[in-house]
Amino acid sequence: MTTLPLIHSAEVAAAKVANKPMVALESTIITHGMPYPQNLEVARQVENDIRAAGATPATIAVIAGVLHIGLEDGQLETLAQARGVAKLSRADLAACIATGGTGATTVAATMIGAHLAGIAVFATGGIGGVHRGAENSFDVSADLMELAQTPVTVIAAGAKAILDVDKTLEVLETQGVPVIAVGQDSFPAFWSTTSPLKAPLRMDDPAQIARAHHMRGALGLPGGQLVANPIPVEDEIPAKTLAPIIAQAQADADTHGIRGKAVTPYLLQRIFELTEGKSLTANIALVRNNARLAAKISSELATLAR
Ligand code: PSU
Ligand code: MN
Repeated sequence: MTTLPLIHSAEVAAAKVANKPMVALESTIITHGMPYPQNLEVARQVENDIRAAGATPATIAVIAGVLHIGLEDGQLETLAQARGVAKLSRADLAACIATGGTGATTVAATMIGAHLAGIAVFATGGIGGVHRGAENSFDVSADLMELAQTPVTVIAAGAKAILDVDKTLEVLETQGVPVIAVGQDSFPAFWSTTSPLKAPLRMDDPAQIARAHHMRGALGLPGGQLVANPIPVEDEIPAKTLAPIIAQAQADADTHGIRGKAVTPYLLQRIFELTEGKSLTANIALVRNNARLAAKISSELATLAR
């Protein structure tokens, strides 16, 4: 039997011993979602937001064949500056570890790492979903199937309008994933607070979300929950402003034949350029907002577990 090479950061190891609330964070948002040096600043800020809210952050990544649950600051810095880091989803995680590789974890792979480490709550920006034109490309993110099978509650700002949001919600329903909007009925649209779509569920109290997580376990149901936390109105970019920009970015992706794993990072980068950086400012605000809510949910979950 081979054992899994897994290392906890000092902070996470201490939190586990003390049974303190923890919040997992992904690393693909650092390596493929934002440019340096903003990615490093945001990664640190988000960790500090979680600490300030009374929980312990655990950024997850694979470094030289070791699955890290929580990164030391130097590791965070190295990852944020690294080029050509692999983007790891469920399909790639074992191979990367086995071959001694370095890779950033997507939502799917971060959920797997979090669950292994006993962390039930995970904050990110946006999840992967069903891409526009999926009826031809079959491009459906593994994040959706991960939510159906791994018991981690993921806090995101809804799904980006670069995706087909209707189809994304349909797949989540088919897969039995609870989609819970916070503070409003509408399913948020990442950079925009609301969308024309109603979220299937709404819960405004973090304690309710924690209880619902707990109850799925009590029912013996696999899988997690998607918590859709809207970007604060003062930070949003109106959907009307974004629509032509997203269409342009999608058209550019098609023209350049961008496929597979490269699609999401390409679209994010193109939208960053086309909005002259405004998409990044909004992205930062919503990730921090999600981190704060995740810390509250994790704290509530810790009281239920006692
Ligand atoms: N959405 C974002 N920022 C991101 C991603 C999604 O707003 O950085 C990343 C996440 O890591 C997500 C992944 O899990 O992209 C989805 O990639 P794909 O569509 O290839 O499954
Ligand atoms: Mn894809």
